[in-house]
Amino acid sequence: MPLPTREPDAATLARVAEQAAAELLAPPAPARLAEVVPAPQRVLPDPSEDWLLTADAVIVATADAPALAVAERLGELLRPATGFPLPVTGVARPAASGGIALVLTDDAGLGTEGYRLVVTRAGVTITAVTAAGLFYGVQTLRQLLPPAIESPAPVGEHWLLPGGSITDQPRFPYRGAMLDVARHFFAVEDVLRVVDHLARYKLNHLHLHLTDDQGWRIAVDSWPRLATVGGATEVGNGPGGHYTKADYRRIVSYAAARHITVVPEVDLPGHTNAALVAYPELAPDKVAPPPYTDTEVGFSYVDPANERTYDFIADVLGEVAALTPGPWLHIGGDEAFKVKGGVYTGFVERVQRLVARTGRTVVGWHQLAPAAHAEGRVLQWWGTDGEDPATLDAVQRGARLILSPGNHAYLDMKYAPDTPLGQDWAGLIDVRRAYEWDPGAHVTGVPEAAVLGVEAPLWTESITSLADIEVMLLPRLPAIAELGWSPRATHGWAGFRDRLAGHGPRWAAAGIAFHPAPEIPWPVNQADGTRPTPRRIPIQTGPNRAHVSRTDNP
Ligand code: TNX
Repeated sequence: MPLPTREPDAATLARVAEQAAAELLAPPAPARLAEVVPAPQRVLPDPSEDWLLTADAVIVATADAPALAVAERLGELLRPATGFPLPVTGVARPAASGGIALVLTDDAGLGTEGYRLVVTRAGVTITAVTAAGLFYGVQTLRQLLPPAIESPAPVGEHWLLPGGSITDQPRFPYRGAMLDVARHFFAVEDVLRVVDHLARYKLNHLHLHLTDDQGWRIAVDSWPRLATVGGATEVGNGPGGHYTKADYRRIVSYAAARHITVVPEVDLPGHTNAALVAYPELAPDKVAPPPYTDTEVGFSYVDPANERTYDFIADVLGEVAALTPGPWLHIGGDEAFKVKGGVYTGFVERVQRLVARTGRTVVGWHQLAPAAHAEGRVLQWWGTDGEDPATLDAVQRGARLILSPGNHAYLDMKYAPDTPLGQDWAGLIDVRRAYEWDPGAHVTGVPEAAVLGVEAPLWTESITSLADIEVMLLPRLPAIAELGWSPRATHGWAGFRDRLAGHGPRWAAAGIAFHPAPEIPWPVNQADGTRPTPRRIPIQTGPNRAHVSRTDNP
């Protein structure tokens, strides 16, 4: 409906807004038990037990702080769209009489991250051994409600939940995504929003690529110029930026409240131009290089022959570890083309010992493979060819793998030749390509038992705004999430494609940008027979964002 030329009155504005919202939300896809992404382990529908969430519903949880925190989160998720009060109370024996019960149990069969969700005419019960399990049950519950549940404002909807039960637990313990905040800096608020996207799909790790040639993004008190000087640049000559320790703690605690562990990466010995600009004493020739804001790789390195380099690394890792409640420190190690052979492996072995001294476990890109094994060591494999004898050898010496195959899981690759953002060195990755591989059998000779899990990296050479991030993540992130969570027996493109289609209206309702991938049968708009065109919703990025958002996006 066109806006009248006169100043519109309040009633007209309200009507226009209502119509726009209805378009965004159309059509009300039937939310069914079997439409959950990632696919649950076991689903038993029982249509005779549908339950209607109404204004008088309550949330009860086991009187235990972490369980109550999940209950509060559930309330926060459901209140905006329903407008219901949904009070939360802790009780000794929660039961679903007229509401939603979150119950901690010691039923070990559910596993540390598993849950059981039961919908009956009396209400919903989610049972788990840990608060993490309850949290994943809550994410499933959210998807059982109509898409309008994602609306930030009250919607008049029939909040019907399908009767039946789901029993679920993940295939792999490590399910992650990476955001490169070095090539382009992203404000804390943007990162928190990415955390929300991970949480929806039951991912439990956020890897932050904090340092690279184009910028150093984390404050280090003992080497302050890293952030103040090394952080002041980014690709394309934007203003860059860095996280203060308070900023970083905010990200860590927001993620922890969503059962997501932050994995900080300090990339060494290469990808260090920004550090060398700040501290030329670390450079092989001790001369400050010019700041670098282009996108080549492999030219910079900290001097492996200089003892000061190891003081620097010990200080940085110590301070980053102090900000990190999680077990992992990622030391990069990729594309250090100028540090070769024994010099490279000697450097890596020394840095692995420095990580161990912080009490953390080392993670690094699979280029670390030739170095000696370190207790618990995890390699992040980003190859494009599963024949990789060096990585296999490292696994045989005790390493475990996080799988991020460049030609399936790299979310900075274009979807199609005309995708305006991203790269194509590892090929084009449409949704099907992101989905069609098996993490348990991808690297030749590496058994599933040596696979810790999967991760979808998003490099940001061409990504400059939150909307860009969302368009590259969605709808491929759910594909990687399903590979990490769902039993292999549930794998199937046709089923995944159809389940995923129901998420378009959810993202639209939430104001999340996404790529309208043509291979997904997005629901048809009942009003005019067209598929809803996901629109680019202008999104506020943080206060220190000076970028003009790219205009050539879909
Ligand atoms: C390779 S993957 C890189 C990154 C780039 C990326 C672009 C890896 C460990 N290194 O430095 O950003 O390709 O796709």
